[in-house]
Amino acid sequence: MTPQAFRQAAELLRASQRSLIFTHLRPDGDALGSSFGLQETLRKMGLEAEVFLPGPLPNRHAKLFSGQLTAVAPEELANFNTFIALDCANPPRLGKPECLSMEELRKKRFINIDHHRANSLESGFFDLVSPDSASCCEVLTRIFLESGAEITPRAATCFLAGMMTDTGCFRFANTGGGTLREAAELLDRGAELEKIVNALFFSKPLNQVRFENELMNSCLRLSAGGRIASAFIPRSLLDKYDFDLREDEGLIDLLREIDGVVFAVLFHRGPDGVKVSLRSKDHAFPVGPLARSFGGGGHDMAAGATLDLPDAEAEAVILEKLTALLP
Ligand SMILES: [Mn+2]
Repeated sequence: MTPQAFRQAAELLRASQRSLIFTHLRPDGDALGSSFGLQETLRKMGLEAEVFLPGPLPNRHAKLFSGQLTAVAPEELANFNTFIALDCANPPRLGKPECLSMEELRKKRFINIDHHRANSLESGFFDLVSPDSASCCEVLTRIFLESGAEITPRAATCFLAGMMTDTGCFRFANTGGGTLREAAELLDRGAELEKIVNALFFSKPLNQVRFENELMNSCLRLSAGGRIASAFIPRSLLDKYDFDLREDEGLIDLLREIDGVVFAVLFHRGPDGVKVSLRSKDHAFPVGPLARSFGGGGHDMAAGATLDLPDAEAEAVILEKLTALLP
């Protein structure tokens, strides 16, 4: 990605009079940080910008972000002249208003900004996909730093929250020198680090702590000589602790942090099949290709897919494929 691409993005954003911003379904800290940080920055430029989310904000994010639309009627679409997708890798994952089809969207002034290598939104107007960036918030921060736009303390907090989400508080291997330099710039602009850390990392409801303990005690499975840690999350356990998987981004880290583990895998049954989350701790063994071979997506070290198979079969095939990757 050349500095010019970032400056071009800045120019296009600056020329967006009335933007509707959206992101991927089940939005995480990066998706929300990008959306609300961009909204704030565009508004500071005197432009109109709204964030659309198909549902309410997840609880853990409600303390950091607020103020989105959850419905847009077809006739209201005409109020916007620019549509911006953030942090979303492919059309099925896009949390856009239902009344707006992908075909219609591609006919509009549609800007796609992301950091997923395999981004396939193909806006037809402008795509900025920067796979070297650890988060979409990093891409946006770079855009606004390159172009000298004002980043308010509120926008800085949003962008830093996204960076910290996708780098696991700067612990994951995707943390680059550029990530930390940008984070420093955001802190200098008033980003509230403590607020982010408390909301996203030092904060768990009691039912979640109890759920995680039982999951680790009852469902943890080690295979390939302890190099694969996996767990199939039973519906009954979610019900027992009234735990909503959408509330947790860090669950898989409980498996990843076990000594000797190369692959961490979480399974649970969703509406379309068995959802698989994959993490690798070793760059020699990326999980992105495996996820994509099942129609999923993600990054080298963090990816996911949905398998239309019975529970036990989905678990067996994934564990078998992962085992085959290891020497
Ligand atoms: Mn992201």
